[in-house]
Amino acid sequence: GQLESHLRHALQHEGLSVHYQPLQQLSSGRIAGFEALIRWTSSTLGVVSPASIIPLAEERGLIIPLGEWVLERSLRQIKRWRESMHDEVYVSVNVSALQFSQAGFVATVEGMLADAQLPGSALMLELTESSLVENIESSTQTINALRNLGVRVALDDFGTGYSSLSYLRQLPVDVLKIDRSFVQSIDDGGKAFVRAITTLAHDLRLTVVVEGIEEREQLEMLAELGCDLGQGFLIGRPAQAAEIERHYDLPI
Ligand code: G
Ligand code: G
Ligand code: NA
Ligand code: MN
Repeated sequence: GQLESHLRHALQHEGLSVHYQPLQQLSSGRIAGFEALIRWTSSTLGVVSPASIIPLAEERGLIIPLGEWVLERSLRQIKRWRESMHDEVYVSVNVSALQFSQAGFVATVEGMLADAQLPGSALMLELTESSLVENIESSTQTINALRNLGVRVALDDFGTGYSSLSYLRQLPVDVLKIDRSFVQSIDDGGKAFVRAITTLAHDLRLTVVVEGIEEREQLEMLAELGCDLGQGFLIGRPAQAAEIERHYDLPI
């Protein structure tokens, strides 16, 4: 329909954009990386949220070109920021289940890193549990192949849906992103969960990212609990690259 043809057009004519949200090391305040988040402001439809873009793109066979566009764009951006900000900063890109399970996904990532002249450590990929557990064995192989490139893999929205600790044991991920619902309920039982998940994750040698930090008190409590990285409106809202550059006073 309409929405689909508009999306195709946007994809072909640079009508989409990528916003970046900082991931901050809680112990030092240092910016470790940025999550890339797709944005689309259509001249006819107005702002279309990713929650509609992604399912539509999946349904209409556009998720592969869309996902590749986001990856390419994000890598080009982080290449610049590794020069102007610091040389270990990375970009974290969301990957849909369909994109991840494509044969050739790892080769595509490898090729894009080479084209951008970046090491794998410049990239983190965010996947949800539900997209990985459908076929644990092939997911595990793909994750291992990505990690062999130096690419980090994060389990996004951890603690929502039908998460199971047995999946955590099986999936060789590097990073756990604790869903923002735990922060929102931190004064109301959420703290015990964050503490337990963090202890478990650290025993498994995983890095813990907490999403959805909106208040100073939350940030302090999470730092005390030993969570590694934080993300949320308090630290920084998703913003255009130019805005990030102004905010961190980067040379352009
Ligand atoms: O950007 P927002 O802040 O509204 O994100 C909504 C959802 O869309 C999140 O679950 C996020 O992971 C997802 N999302 C945002 N950008 C991308 C993208 O480039 N690819 C995929 N697959 N999902 C994305
Ligand atoms: O599913 P995923 O974790 O990728 O979703 C990222 C989404 O979370 C984006 O839509 C982003 O705008 C949103 N987000 C980022 N920080 C915060 C925050 O501090 N509070 C809330 N409510 N949403 C946030
Ligand atoms: Na994400
Ligand atoms: Mn998330």
